[in-house]
This record gives sequence, C-alpha cells and structure tokens, in this order.
Amino acid sequence: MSASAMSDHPSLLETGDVRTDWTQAEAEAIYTLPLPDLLHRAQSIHRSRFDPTMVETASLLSVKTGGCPEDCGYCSQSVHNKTGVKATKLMAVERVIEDAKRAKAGGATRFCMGAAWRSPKDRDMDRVCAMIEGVRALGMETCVTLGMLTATQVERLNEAGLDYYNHNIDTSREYYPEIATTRTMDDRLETLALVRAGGIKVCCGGIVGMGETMTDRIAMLVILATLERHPESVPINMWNEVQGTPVMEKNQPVEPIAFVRLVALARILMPESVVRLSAGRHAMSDELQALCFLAGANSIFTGNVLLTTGNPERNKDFALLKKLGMRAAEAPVYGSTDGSLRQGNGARSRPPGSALASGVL
Ligand code: SAM
Ligand code: DTB
Ligand code: SF4
Repeated sequence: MSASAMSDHPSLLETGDVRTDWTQAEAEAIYTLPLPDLLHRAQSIHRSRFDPTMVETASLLSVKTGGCPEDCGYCSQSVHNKTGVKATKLMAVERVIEDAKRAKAGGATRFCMGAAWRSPKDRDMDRVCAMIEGVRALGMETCVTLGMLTATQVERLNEAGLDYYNHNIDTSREYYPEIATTRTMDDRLETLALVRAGGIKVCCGGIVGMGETMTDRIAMLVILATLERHPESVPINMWNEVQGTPVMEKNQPVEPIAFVRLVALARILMPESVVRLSAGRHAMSDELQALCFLAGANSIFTGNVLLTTGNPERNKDFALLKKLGMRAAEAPVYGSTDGSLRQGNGARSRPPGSALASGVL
C-alpha cells in the first residue's frame, strides 16, 4: 500500500475481529478514511462473513397503526404530530397471516410486524403471540417491534418463538432529547437488555437525516458496536419525510457519500451483523444503493409500503438486484456459522423452511 491513511493508523489494518470496545475516536478515524480504503476494508470484512452477492429481503406490516402516545419527532404515528395518519386497532390474526403468505410468495424470508405503542398492554400479548406463531408456521423468520417491554412480555414472545425484536436507539445519546422527550436512550437500552437476556435476537439501528451531525451518526453506531453483544440485525434508516412532524423543520438530507461511509462503518464495527438498508430507499438512486451494498449492506425491506411511508416497488428492487448480478437470499442470512442458535435458549430447531443461509460462507 502506498502512503495511504491506512499506514498512519496501525489499528485500521486489523481485519474484522468482533470487538465491543470501539471508541468514538477509532470510529471517526475509520469513517474519514479515503473512500477507496474504507470500501476495501468494509468489503473484505463483508466477504469474510457473507456472500457479497446475496441480500436478505424482509417484509414489513403495520399491525397497529397511529395513535401512539410517544412524541417521537420523526414519526407519522405519534398523536403529537399532525400527519393525517388514521389510528387503527390491532389487526386480526388471520389478516396478518394472509399478508405474511403474500410476502412469502414474493420471496421474503422474514416478516416484521410493527405496532405504534409506547409498550404493549398485557391483553394485547395473546394476539401478538398468535401472529408470531402463525407466521413462524409458514416457515418465515419473525420480527416484531412493539415499544418497551417487561421481562414477562419478553418471556411470552420467546415462548411464541419470536426470532427478532426490533427496537431502535434512533440517534446518539446527545441528540436523543431533540427527537423524543417521552422516553430516553436509557429506556431503549433497558428493553434491549431484557430482549437479549430473554434469548431473542436483537434488531437495533437508527435514523439519519433528522438534523443530527456526523458525530451523532457515528456515536449511534458506537453505542451499538459496544453493546455486550452486537445486534444480529442493524437497520439504517434514512429519514422518510413526513409532513406535520417536528423533524420536517430540522431535517437535513444526508449527503449520499456520507451515507455510504456510515454503512461501511456499520459493517466494519459489527462484522457479523446483517446491515439493513431500511427506510428512505425510494429516495435513493440505484447507484447509491449499489454503493451501499458494496459497503456491506445486505438486507432490504421489499414491498411498496413500510409502516406508513413509501418504499420502492418490488419489481424495481428485483430489477436492481439483477442489474447488479445480485440476488435475494432464499433462506435467512446469518453472519456466523452458529447464528442459527438462540442465546440462552438452547439449540432450538429452526422453523421449517429455514436453513443456515446459502448466504453464509
Ligand atoms: N413503537 C415502536 C417503537 O418506537 O419502538 C415500534 C414502531 S416504530 C415506527 C419503529 C421504528 O421506525 C422507529 O424506532 C424508527 O427508527 C423508525 N421510523 C419511524 N418513522 C420513521 C421515518 N419517518 N423514517 C425512517 N424511520 C422511521
Ligand atoms: C426499522 O428500523 N425500520 C422499519 C422497521 N424498523 C420497523 C420502520 C421504518 C418506518 C418508516 C416510517 C413509516 O413507514 O412509517
Ligand atoms: Fe410511537 Fe414508535 Fe412512532 Fe415513537 S416511533 S411515535 S413509539 S410508533
């Protein structure tokens, strides 16, 4: 290597051991590497754990929309924001399973169900658990995002066979009070710790484009990468514009190369995690998404609606993957060979139809 920045930073030559002691300074040094060095390092790590041509496809359904008491300034579903989103009741189990069947027929391997709650009521848990059992019986991986949980609720979800719990930290500790005041970063971390201790895999990431600085974005990834165990799944959302939210006033479109750098940083800090290019793809060019895949992103949501906002048409996504010589994984993707086993739950067998990924090296 010529006199590139790599040689000035011996620690940057390391090749992707799983570490949980990252510092902000180290992360910033990686983030600011010359782009060729940054992408090379991210690709090398990505290839050491995953098939770089394979992308996981997940499908998302809002099973309970709107009317949420939390004041998250970015969200269409908060009662504090005048966004025109109509509040609905928790969906019937049968309708959810119909949707999951359609998602499976469309090739999705994971089905994620979201509810606009601060936390679920115990009386909601029976129905949510029935949804999880029904989706699992189709041979799909399950993920739910329901807000804050108690240890008993985690136990119930685990008994229902839940694979992943999504609970995002959303931004840095410093910027958090700017985007929500009815809950704190520590509340989020508490639920994440309960989920982890309960033996359910963790899906945790955040949002960029809410007026935060580059330092905040990096700090958010450092929080994730210094958890006792990295989240198995890391969704990176580009804020999807929602008229009537406070974030609309402060949002700053993220410069595309800065976004690619962030994806590469996530891949480098968390080598075995699946990094999902989540919300915001419908505003991204094919070229930007391609660069994100090169930087180590290996999961997307498919289907033209996320929870309440837009996502690219399925056909458009599959055309893009084809153009790039990439493909959707037909079985769940894991970043390590023991990824099929839950922590703290013994060697439970996988749901029918799932196998260790063709996407795993
Ligand atoms: N109420 C639960 C909670 O907040 O944990 C689950 C549903 S909430 C909508 C799930 C996640 O969606 C949020 O944590 C946030 O990261 C993401 N999100 C919400 N609105 C978004 C937007 N407009 N653009 C991008 N991501 C968004
Ligand atoms: C995540 O990180 N992104 C998804 C999923 N987890 C639940 C949600 C994106 C929501 C985008 C805004 C909406 O559609 O309302
Ligand atoms: Fe409610 Fe979740 Fe939206 Fe916050 S992000 S307002 S908790 S639905």
